Amino acid sequence: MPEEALIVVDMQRDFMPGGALPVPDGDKIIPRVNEYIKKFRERGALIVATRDWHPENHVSFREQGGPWPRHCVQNTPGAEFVVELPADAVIISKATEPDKEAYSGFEGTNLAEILRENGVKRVYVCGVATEYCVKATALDAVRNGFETYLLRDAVRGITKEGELEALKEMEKAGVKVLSRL
Ligand code: VGL
Ligand code: ZN
Repeated sequence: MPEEALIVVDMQRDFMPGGALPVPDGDKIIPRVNEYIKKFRERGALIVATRDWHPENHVSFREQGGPWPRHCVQNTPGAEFVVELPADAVIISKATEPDKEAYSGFEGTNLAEILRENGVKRVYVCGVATEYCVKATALDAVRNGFETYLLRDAVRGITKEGELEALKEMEKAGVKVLSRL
């Protein structure tokens, strides 16, 4: 049993510079995330990748009155992963229903069950965006009873202030922020 999991949050084309909803310098963490995937794989961890996987008429899109430009539409290039995932990675698709928003990889998915079934006790979180999906995923990991670590050098926020605020909030909730692993 692996005991630990790496959760790679939303490393998708639309969240990178040039994409529909870019995280500034989001591409700068790609090599880091790839390194962590390799490293965690070598130590026998379960590798999980969440993806934003919206239907065309998703409630979060501006044309539906939501806050975001259209992004990560199912089966489009913008929704593709930009990191190298092993063939046995667990892919978690979220916010897949038209009328439901989900920032957390645990929301409306079976991620918690999958982690438990695999004997996972500790999770390490990286990816984008720090103040949205990364934060929501890390907070839910704590709520679900997992010892939760944030890989500080492998996350990026939409804004600097938003990211710092999110880091504080996560620490307060019991997430252990690691500067480097
Ligand atoms: C995200 C905004 C909208 C994220 C997803 O992955 O952080 N942010 N959808
Ligand atoms: Zn989204």
